Amino acid sequence: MLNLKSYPAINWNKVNNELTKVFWDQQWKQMWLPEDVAVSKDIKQWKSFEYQNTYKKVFGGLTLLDTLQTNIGMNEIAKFNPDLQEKAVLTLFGAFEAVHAKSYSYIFTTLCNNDEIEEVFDWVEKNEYLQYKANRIADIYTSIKEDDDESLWKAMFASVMLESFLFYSGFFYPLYLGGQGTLRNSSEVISLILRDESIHGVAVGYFAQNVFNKFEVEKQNELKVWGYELLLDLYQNEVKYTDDIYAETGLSPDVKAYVRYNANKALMNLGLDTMFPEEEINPIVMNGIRNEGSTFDFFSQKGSTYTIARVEAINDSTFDYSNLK
Ligand code: MN3
Ligand code: MN3
Repeated sequence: MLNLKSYPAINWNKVNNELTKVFWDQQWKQMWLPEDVAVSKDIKQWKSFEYQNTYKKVFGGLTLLDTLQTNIGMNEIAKFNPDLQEKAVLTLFGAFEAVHAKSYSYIFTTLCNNDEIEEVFDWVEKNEYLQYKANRIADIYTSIKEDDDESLWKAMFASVMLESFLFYSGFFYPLYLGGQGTLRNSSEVISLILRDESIHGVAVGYFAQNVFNKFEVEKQNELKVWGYELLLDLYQNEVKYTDDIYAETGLSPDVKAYVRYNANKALMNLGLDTMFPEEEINPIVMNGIRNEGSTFDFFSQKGSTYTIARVEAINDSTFDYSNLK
């Protein structure tokens, strides 16, 4: 064994943390592919839809964030996380990020022509608010150092900001429309993505908490200040992004309230105190996923376009840590 590094093999017989396996199992149980959703049923409504421009930008922005999360986010965090089982879970999440990123293209292909699609992808590269958030998050992802818990925690924090907070300015619109019976099949794709993001936010937030708990109190306080400052900076940018893309719809105030609500959720995933006061969220958006009799009802296999193996619905008790040690 002279001069050889000793590589350990992953051993799932000795699970370091039961929750890691729960995350793994849950992600596989809710496996899905966008092509199984009949988005073409939206074409008729799309042709006369008033705010196509906003809708296309929303999906363009989401595509960029999921591209980032596939190519940099999950990869980098998996690479530097020393726990082999957590690495496996993060790699699995990364595969689903690639599915998410591809699913928006599937919607574009179904609803738009090539010129329109080109235009959206050009817009993505030029929109300064969108590129600002991509840059802020990617910079943190690419700054992780070997055997360094601080930079690893910061990357996990950034990942939860992206997945539990920044995506929601975009998710709002398809959920809002779908909840009223408009472009319902496209919004069903978003509901499936959202279902994955719920696990990712909770899982990465939990992994982050385990890293955070290893720090001295003084370091914890320093990192908290860093985290809240980052969140505020991202929020201010998100407000401008929201005003920019939702201008023609008049929905900006509702979107911003939903963004603040999800920023609080992101902080809760990380085990930190919430930052924004509680406020009422547009009930159409809040009810979107649970809407009885709509295509959103995957869990009972009643969905009109999509059937998958029975999966337990995610709710507040799904990831109740107190049941597990
Ligand atoms: Mn995703
Ligand atoms: Mn994700």
